[in-house]
Amino acid sequence: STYVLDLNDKPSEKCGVLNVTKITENGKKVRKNWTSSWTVLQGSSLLFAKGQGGGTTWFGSNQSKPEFTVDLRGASVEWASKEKSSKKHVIELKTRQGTELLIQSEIDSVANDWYRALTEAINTHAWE
Ligand code: I3S
Repeated sequence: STYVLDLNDKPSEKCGVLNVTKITENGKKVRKNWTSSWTVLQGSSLLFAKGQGGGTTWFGSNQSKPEFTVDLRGASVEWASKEKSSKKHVIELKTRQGTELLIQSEIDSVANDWYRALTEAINTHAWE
């Protein structure tokens, strides 16, 4: 197989629609609430806005702020175990602040791209 390196692909700036839920907040377990969310990776920040119509407008139009922002500095990602979720392609993201999120896409390649981009962003900003 051939791997083609795309020089225009900047993993530190990426956006798309993902399914997201918090599972832990400030070290405390919270109830899952899966929502479709417009997700933006920008440097060491991961931003979530509500999905479903208009999800893409907030960023360009500056009309509404992200619903939730995650600081990736000192965070970690791994593929979630089956105990964490019955869904496929689930990424588990743990922040230094003690928030744990599950991030999922039904599309294998989409989940893989986000896994790679998040890992790269975390590595890039690890020592800030
Ligand atoms: O880890 P859990 O509790 O099995 O997570 C499931 C629940 O959150 C469920 O909602 P209820 O609070 O009504 O039971 C969700 O509908 C499921 O999607 C959650 O599990 P998955 O395996 O999809 O992450």
